[in-house]
Amino acid sequence: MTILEKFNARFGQIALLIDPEKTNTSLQLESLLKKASLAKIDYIFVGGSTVTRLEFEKTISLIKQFSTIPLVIFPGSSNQISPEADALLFLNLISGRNPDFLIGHHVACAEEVLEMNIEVIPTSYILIDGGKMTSVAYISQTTPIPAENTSIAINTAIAGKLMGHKVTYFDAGSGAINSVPLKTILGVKEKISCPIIVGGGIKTIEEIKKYEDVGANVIVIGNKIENDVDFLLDIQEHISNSQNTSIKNS
Ligand code: 1GP
Repeated sequence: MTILEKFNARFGQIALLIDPEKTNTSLQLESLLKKASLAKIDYIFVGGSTVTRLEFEKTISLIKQFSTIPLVIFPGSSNQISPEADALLFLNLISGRNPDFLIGHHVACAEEVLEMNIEVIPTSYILIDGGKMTSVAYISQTTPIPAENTSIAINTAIAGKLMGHKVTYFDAGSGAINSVPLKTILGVKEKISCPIIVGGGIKTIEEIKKYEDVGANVIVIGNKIENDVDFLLDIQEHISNSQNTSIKNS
């Protein structure tokens, strides 16, 4: 099964986001990935706004050494690519109007990506205001869509789909105060069929359940686990409860 097929397979899948700038030692990664495997996390996403190529490559190799969880690159720039990953989200930052993040980085790494034997997933990347300035908005020099303006977010997602993107990623940015409004996800689901990834500021199992209920395929958690690794135990319990419910219902 490809990663895109796996995204499509069900709602409420969990991705653990690892930022190589913050988590990159063998000791840190080994213990984190052991817990992530026990929790049955669906994906490891790797990327960050200001990661060097060296940090990135070292982190990817260590993750592959310690875990078999599908590894998906969520790149902050053209130097965050690796043939060791299972897939690359080829992000178009379509909430912004900065040509570097619409086509510039893509051209810079195009030939190298083509030569890698890696699944490339064209992705609409849409920033939603999460109540504070985030690194991704600052580094990309783009303005996120105001959270209350659902129709702009929906139209942006539709435009991305029409441009041929296979996935829509709504991000309130790492460490956001407010996560992406549920009505944005609901609104998009009404208009187009496209797997949805959501992230930024998600800190509780209740939020995870709500995103699953409105049809988000993948829910990305970064900061919360960085600050409190035991949150993986809560996720483990949540995943095992969901699995038991689906067995009972089948
Ligand atoms: C940010 O979607 C991710 O790009 C995850 O955000 O670190 O706030 O969980 P958090």
